[in-house]
Amino acid sequence: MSIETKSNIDIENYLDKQKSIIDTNLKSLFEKNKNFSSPDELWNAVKYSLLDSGKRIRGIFCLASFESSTRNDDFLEDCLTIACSIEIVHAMSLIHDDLPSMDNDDLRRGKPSCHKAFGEAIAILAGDAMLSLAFQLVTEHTKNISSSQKLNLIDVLAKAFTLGLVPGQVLDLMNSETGGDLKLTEKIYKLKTAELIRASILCGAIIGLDPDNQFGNKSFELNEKEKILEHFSNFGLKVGIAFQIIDDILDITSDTKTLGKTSGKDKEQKKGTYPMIIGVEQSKKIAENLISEAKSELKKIPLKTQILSELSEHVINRIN
Ligand code: GRG
Repeated sequence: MSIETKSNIDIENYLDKQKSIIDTNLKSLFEKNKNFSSPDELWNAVKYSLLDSGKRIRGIFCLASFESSTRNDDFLEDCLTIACSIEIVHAMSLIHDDLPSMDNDDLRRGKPSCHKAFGEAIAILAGDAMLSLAFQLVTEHTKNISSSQKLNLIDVLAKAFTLGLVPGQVLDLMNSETGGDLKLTEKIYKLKTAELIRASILCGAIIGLDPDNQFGNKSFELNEKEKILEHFSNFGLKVGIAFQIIDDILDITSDTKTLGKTSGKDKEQKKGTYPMIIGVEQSKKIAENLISEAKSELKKIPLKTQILSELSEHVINRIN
């Protein structure tokens, strides 16, 4: 297995290939782990929400930052497992986000949301199982990375939730009906969306660089690696905020079929999103500026980061 490395690649083709690699690995990890638990209803709900759908952009970012960070293919398989863990926690967050007590959405990834198909209790429990499974994969299904790297990855992923998605979701719920504060909205974008995208990029770099200097890229001293990780982190945060701005623009400008989820929900829920507060055009400009700032962070990294740059462009040009 190898990951495409050349620059000026056809981004759509690259995305398709990486998505298909992640999908295949998710299926295989799912098959290996489904026997750990019964009854079938639980695993059918996990399978329904996890496999065969989703753009896999977080997993793709993780693989891309790994690809930028090392030429050592010994860790590629482990990185793929981590990319799958990231897609599993992301998919569980979508299940919980759709619940009646949260965003109350009937449609996700072009089909009825998990609680519509399996009932609320099973949807909550499927999410719980997925969150645990994601961390189990880090401890049990990685082969070559060191224990300290595993701890590092678990730390980054756990904090994306405790310091990111969960408080972000709480603020997001409070922001319905009262929306209008741009500063608060930016904070929500950072927490509920950007922290996981940042974590995805950091995980790939942690595996590739190995900040403990044991196995990964040996070209840099520890303090240099820490600086590189900081630039990856800043890049991820800016890309993540831009991703959510575009998501909210698409909620207004696109349709349910293209998005695979109900369009126009933010207006219905009177949510304070960027385009609702300052309009689509100005929001697009802010997203473009964020991507250009993100690319400046990449320029400070002494590695081949072309693919990350192209992926960040894709974030603002995407249609779903
Ligand atoms: C229960 C631990 C725990 C956490 C859940 C519900 C929640 C806390 C957080 C919600 C986070 C959330 C769903 C943010 C929205 C992020 C976003 C833009 C999702 C859409 O991502 P895409 O477009 O979706 O990448 P696909 O379907 O392509 O994967």
